[in-house]
Amino acid sequence: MGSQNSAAKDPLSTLEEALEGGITHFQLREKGKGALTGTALRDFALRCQQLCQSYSVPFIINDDIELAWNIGADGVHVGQDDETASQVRQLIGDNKVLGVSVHSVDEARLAIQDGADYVGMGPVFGTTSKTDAKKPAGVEEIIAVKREFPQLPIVGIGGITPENANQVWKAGVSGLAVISAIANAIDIAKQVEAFQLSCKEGIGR
Ligand code: TZP
Ligand code: MG
Repeated sequence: MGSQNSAAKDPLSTLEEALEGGITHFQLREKGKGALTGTALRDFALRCQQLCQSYSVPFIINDDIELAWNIGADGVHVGQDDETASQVRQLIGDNKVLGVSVHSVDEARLAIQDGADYVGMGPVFGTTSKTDAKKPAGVEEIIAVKREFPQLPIVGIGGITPENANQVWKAGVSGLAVISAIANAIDIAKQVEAFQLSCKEGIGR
């Protein structure tokens, strides 16, 4: 999430409650209306990074490779319209996490060749958090990518809630990326726990 996704609550409190609930990774995705820029973004990123470090949770930055590099983030995530994954891998070296958004087996193959550690796939369901999101793709492509590349960690994204997460787990994902269902929850830590439970119910771990 980004600061703009936590309208009702201080975004740093939202992050801390999510960490408390047990999120395993955090990706800073500062975009769209009201997004922080410049030093305000850097300061916010540093505070998010500190919080993540205190919970030993990897801190990943979406798109902004320069910011990620400058503050020593644990990794970066890029989409198909950003710098190519191979360029990013060259820039960040082998010791940082590289995530790439893909929508097909071919894009997944290229992401692997380019050095991606994991791929993000979505939107699985309808979402209001991404203004330029493609139409909901369901889980079919996730299943196809998992079949072709069983070792590749896939993260499902887009409109995922504890109620609909089951089918995403069953498609073969290693994780779920969630903005609104967590950031807008009244009890954020409890909502994260509900997602963990969805994994146990979906695939028994
Ligand atoms: N990419 C595909 S959907 C999406 C991104 C970044 C937004 C996910 O947000 P939400 O609120 O969990 O649907
Ligand atoms: Mg991007």
